[in-house]
Amino acid sequence: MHKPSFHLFICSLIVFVIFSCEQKKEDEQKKRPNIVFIMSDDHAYQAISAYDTRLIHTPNIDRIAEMGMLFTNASVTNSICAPSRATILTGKHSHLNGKTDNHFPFDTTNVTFPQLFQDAGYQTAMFGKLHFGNNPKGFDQFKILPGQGNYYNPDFITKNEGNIKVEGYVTDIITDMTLDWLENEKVDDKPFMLMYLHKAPHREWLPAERHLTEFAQNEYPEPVTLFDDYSGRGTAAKEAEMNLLHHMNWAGDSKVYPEVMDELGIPDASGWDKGAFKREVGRMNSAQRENWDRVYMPLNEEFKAAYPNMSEEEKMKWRYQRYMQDYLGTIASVDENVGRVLDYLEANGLMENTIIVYTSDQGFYLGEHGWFDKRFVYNESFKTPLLVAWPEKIKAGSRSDEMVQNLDFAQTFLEAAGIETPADMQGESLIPLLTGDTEKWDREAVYYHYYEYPSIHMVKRHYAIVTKEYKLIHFYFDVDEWELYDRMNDPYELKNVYDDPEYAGIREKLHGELDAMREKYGDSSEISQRLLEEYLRQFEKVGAQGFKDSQLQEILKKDTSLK
Ligand code: SGN
Ligand code: CA
Repeated sequence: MHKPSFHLFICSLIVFVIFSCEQKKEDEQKKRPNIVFIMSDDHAYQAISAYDTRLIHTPNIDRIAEMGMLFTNASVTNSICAPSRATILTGKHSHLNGKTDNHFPFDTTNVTFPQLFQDAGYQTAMFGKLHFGNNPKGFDQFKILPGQGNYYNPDFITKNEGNIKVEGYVTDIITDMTLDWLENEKVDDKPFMLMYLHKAPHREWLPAERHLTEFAQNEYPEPVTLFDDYSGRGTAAKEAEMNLLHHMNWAGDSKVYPEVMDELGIPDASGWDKGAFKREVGRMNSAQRENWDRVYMPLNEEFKAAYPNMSEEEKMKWRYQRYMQDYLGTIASVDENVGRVLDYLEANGLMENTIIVYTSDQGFYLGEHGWFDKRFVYNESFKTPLLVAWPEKIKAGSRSDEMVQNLDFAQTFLEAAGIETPADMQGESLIPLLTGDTEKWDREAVYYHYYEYPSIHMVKRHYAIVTKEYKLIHFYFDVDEWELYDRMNDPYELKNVYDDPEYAGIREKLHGELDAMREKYGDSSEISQRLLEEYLRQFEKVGAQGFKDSQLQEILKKDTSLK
């Protein structure tokens, strides 16, 4: 008599357990956070008001730090575009993922974190700049710029529509595509991982029409090292070609019209100065061009009148102002558009369980040391902005001074999503820092290695160890020079103290730590030697922008055996 009801009880129990397990799995799936990874190109932390209020007000980017955490010591492992992106996607240093420079395509046999997200059931999409020389893997949807992309009426490579040209301003368009995907393609019952990647504020710094008037009349405070003479350091700083006065394009960068250059007898020194201007401005339609001329023509007239009597110092000051006006003008659009995305997330109840990251592929010189561009392990290009919100987990308005890197993103996202991390990734998950579990964080130094030399801007190959207090750098290949900076006492990095007897102990200690770090990350002189030889072999075939053949021939004659 009891048997059937006992069976019934057991069966119901099994059904109940299965159902609860399924339900739990479903709840966990639902709880997995979304990821909105926002990255701009060459956005210096000095140009984000959460870090520095002297140059520009960026209320929307700042919102991310207000909701979450501001990292004051975030850096990259190799300060240049495509290598930084490769490190972000693979969680590995450049010598292991193979993308050491901008010239040659990314090796798509690498495992990237978006592929793991896609395999784990996430919806994935990428919009904007990738700069890999091939398409991204692991994305349900992508619309990316070819190479560097253009500011006005840009072309896109798309997953489903082939190559398209879109009328308008690049920062607005990338955002339109992103919002369109969120609204019309993303489904509600799966978490998503979205990469929203701006071209701005990359060279040649063309602001949107709506920002031209305001920014072209602004005046900005000069950095204290604008007139740096590079004494006190080795040859690398002296020989870099990133000086505002000597290496910036007059037309391409400062927007002096090519015909005005001719009238004033200013030569096209780079060989692609006028071409760069024509390439960018030449893409505008007639209405855009009219708006542009309305602002830049009077500016050219003023310059024409002033130029013959300008001292070198005045030219430098003029170029700095022109640079800042355009560079910051492009950031105004980035900030507005980040605001549009944040508003969308808020209005659609997506804020709480979404990790929102704002960062840049590297930092940038805004006239510090008289420079533009990046590449060096010196502060402004080594550091990168990093603001992270995740209202469910991160305390609003918090801040971390820990040394975190672009190397850490992949593992952070994987841990947050509960996806297993491949054992060969080399970063650390930032989750303990984000959630206030700081005793789990014990990193005291980071490793850096830059490779793209010889190339545009001529920044020599170097690797370094950086702690909060010191920076030990080795420049190699056609030099063999060490530099040591005392970051606390020399925040502008103007004095190399490597040979100062007072620092002998610190120097030796850092040498030991650097050796250990190279071993830990699997880097060595043998690998550097192999990468150098591969680079020179390929470089000889393809050359590089802005690089004179005679210079290349000189460099190729040099001894390539590394000390
Ligand atoms: C272009 C720029 C360079 C810049 C590289 C790399 N010249 O070549 O100034 O260093 O890109 O930038 S441009 O006038 O053509 O813009 S990166 O961000 O892609 O690494
Ligand atoms: Ca960049």
